[in-house]
Amino acid sequence: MTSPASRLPASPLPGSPLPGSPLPDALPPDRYPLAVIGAGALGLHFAARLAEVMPVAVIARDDARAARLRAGVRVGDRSFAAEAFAADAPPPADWVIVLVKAGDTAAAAAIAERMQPLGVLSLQNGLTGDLLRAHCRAPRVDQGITTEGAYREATTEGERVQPSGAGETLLPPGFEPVAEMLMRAGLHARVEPDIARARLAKLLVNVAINPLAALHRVRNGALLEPPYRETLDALVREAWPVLHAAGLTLDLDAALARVHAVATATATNRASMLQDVLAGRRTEIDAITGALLRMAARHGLAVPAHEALYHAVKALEPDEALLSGSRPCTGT
Ligand code: NAD
Ligand code: KPL
Repeated sequence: MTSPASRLPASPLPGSPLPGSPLPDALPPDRYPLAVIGAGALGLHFAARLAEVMPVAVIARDDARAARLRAGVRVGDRSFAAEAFAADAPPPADWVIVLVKAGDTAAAAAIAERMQPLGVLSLQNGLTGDLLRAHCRAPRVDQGITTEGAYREATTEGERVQPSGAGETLLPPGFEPVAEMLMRAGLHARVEPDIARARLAKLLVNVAINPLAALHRVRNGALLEPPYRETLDALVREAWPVLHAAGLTLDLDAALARVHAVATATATNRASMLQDVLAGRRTEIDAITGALLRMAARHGLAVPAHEALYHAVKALEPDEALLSGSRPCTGT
């Protein structure tokens, strides 16, 4: 558990107090205006920016991680001493942003509910809104999208979060106060009236690029060249009727152009799913390609190439049963 007395103020600016020297007038509030669940690459990137203009609570997986974050972590070229809390002792907060990986959504939703927020906003990849709503009763629970980028790296001086490109964050109607806080922090953010359409356009990009890059272990730009280009385009063509039936307004040519533009703009990136595979982590395939498969089934449409990719990526994931030491039931 984290006691309020052990909390330190955020000190992201050069010349501001170092960790270990809290100012009495900078003590954190009892109820935060905003909290971020998920102290990973994107969560810390957002939290560090927001902490420059307002108090932000960062909810980490456990006490040890929270203590490390309170001591300070490098985010870009600054040290960020987060007002960090362990997941089992989250403080109350008005608004909560969820930035855990999709497989941890249900756990994050339960944490968010304990914070008695006005609203909970996912900025995760894939479609996680339904899962979040199923595990979190708050007045508003919804999913936006972000094209901000960040990655984590281990350096000789410890962990560093490296922002990897300023993007845009689109929020659902009802999250105007969160958009305003993000804008105050200098992030490009706005409320998008047709957020469902924006989510589908992001899903289109992720279902085409992420599993293909992960399977072949190539950077995004390589997908635009032979031998991958043909498959990339085939994946877009196969996904398009499903996403179109679900409300995507891009026509097929525009859908292809969107995917090509993102692969070009992120040519040197390793897609997040490739990073997960390389690190031996569970991927977000269920929330990305899995969401497309579920949508296709609802609309009675076949997506065999995506289905094959889904199973291929699943086969690359670590065996959770083996990792946890449990054995499958053989019936004997
Ligand atoms: P990450 O793996 O770096 O960070 C996730 C963090 O959540 C980890 O620190 C993990 O310990 C923590 N976590 C897991 N379960 C938790 C729990 N129950 N309580 C508290 N913390 C918990 O992932 P990321 O790259 O920051 O991505 C987060 C989400 O944002 C993903 O859905 C990703 O697809 C999406 N996204 C990431 C980027 C990017 O550039 N990194 C860009 C757009 C969208
Ligand atoms: O969202 C991404 C990801 O890697 O998850 C893209 C846009 C494909 C950038 O790499």
